[in-house]
Amino acid sequence: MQLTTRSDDHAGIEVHHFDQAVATSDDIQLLRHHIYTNKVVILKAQELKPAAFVELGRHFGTPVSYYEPMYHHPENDLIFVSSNLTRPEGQIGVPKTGGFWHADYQFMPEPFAFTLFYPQKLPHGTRGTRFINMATAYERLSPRLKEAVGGTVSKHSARRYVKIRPSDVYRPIGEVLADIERVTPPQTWPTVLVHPATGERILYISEAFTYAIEDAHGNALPTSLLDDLLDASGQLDDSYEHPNIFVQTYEPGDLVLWDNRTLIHRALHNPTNEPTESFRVTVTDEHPLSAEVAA
Ligand code: 7UC
Ligand code: FE
Repeated sequence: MQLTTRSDDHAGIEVHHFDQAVATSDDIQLLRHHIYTNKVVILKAQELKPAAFVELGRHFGTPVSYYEPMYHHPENDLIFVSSNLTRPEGQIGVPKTGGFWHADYQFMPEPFAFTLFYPQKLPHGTRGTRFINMATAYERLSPRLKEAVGGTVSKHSARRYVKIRPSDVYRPIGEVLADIERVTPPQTWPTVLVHPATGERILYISEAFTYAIEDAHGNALPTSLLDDLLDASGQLDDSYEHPNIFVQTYEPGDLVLWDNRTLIHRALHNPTNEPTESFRVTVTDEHPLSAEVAA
């Protein structure tokens, strides 16, 4: 295993010659440390069958099956499939997932610690992931916004981005919406997390899932506060030139792991409908989402 810190403005650590079949627990501990501190770790030249990919996830934490079965890999429900491939046997997974700023499972009772993302088929054009480091975003907030978020909590729901299932066609939309509220009720998290491994303060909001901010007594704060935070962190910038945004593109064999507490992300899909497919395994770790409620 050989680690290189990227020298350009890309975040992250590149890892060559990683072979999970022979990796020691020290290797894994070192990689976990780099995910927590450098946020993105790219394992190069990986050739893993679905079961081995899930095994890799188990080295880093506890893999969690996505709550909605239409995303599952037909051989292994711990793999989430994003795919627009046409197969004789039909669709597997869901096309063009995650094209909006979010953290995986931010709307669930136990958001993931790490996301492992493993493209299987890349288009000729760009396929990548855009990221924002929300610890950096927090640091860069104006004193006014830092003060305004202190002691507040935020509410998160998947409702705006839940995909219509084939089995929901012809169902009344009101019933479908009621199901979403029942299956994925909103979650409340501190607006500023404290990273349990690094102690960093993280602005824990996303354009896709966060819909309200409340003070410590449960009173709603003006929607302009959420808008200002989304704007300041770079999530409303349609040109993607905001200094907080960085992009990770993929080469065949790349397997990327990231810190899903600190980073929000959005898929950069190729605008053409060229065939593209990627697998994802998401894991929890032994820590709570936040070490403490930041004052
Ligand atoms: O279809 C998708 O883009 C999935 C998204 C709503 N959730 C991903 C996650 O893990 O939170
Ligand atoms: Fe995602």
